[in-house]
Amino acid sequence: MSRPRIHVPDLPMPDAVLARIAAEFDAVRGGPVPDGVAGLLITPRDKLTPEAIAALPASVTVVATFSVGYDHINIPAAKARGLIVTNTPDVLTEATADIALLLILAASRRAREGEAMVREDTWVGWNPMQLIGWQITGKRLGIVGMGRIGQALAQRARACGMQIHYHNRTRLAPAEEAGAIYHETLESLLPISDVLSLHAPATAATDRLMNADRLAQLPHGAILVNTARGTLVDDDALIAALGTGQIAAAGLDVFTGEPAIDPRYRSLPNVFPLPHLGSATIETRTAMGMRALDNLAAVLGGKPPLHPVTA
Ligand code: 8YV
Repeated sequence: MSRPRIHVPDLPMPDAVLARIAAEFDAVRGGPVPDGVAGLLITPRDKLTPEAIAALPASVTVVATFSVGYDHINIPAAKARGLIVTNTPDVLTEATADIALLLILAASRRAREGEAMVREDTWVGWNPMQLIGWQITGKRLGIVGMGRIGQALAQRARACGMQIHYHNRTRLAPAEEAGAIYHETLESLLPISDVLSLHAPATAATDRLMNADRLAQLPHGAILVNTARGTLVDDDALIAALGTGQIAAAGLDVFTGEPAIDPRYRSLPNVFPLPHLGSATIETRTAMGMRALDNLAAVLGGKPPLHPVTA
């Protein structure tokens, strides 16, 4: 039987993923998608706009994104064209929750300024008020979007002695809630969130969700963490709030326009920035690649997709 013809990005990938591509698929790596290709492996770097979808060869029937997020794909245009779209849920939950916790700790304990002090040799000795941060134990963590990643962060934060509050479109079952306190509205969640962590997808409804008005509803000196998508935050508003101390510190793994981020973030001492490392462990990236290939293999083998994007 001939191997399914797919197009894959010309990007480094885990060895096991590359080995499976070579063994099971007839793969075109990088460059334009040639006629005859049936499936695409893409990443969030590939923007599948309606125009890009219209320009695909008619032979393409399935697009598997190497990500859980799919805001880089115009789903209505893909559906109208009859394309099956798949993503990689579940396997990046723990890794992304780890990065959210890392950002909470790094932002609240001023890790960026501390590291700079050591590296730049400006550390002149201990003093009782040097780089004083804020303890997270006993504080209230507000989680916006209590899906898989939000729940995995809640589990970690509980172990750190934080009290968990959340807002979600729907209230979770008691077993999933595990004692977290539900807020029906953001307006109820924000004023009690000493630390706020964003875990909602990028949609029209979440675009600039954290605008000046909502940032002002947080307690003065709150910590903001974003591992979801940069578009959930209004950059001008956040940068202004970081300047006044309304937001004491932010931990950001995602940015609007990344990697071309708002340059003001680079120099703000109270921003701990990371280059979208949420799922960047070898275990997770291997599992994500395998999951994307499982979907391509299923669809191109005449079976239903395992992780279809239905939105
Ligand atoms: C990835 C992510 O690092 O899966 C997602 O939606 O944001 C991250 O896990 C990124 O998308 C690159 O694949």
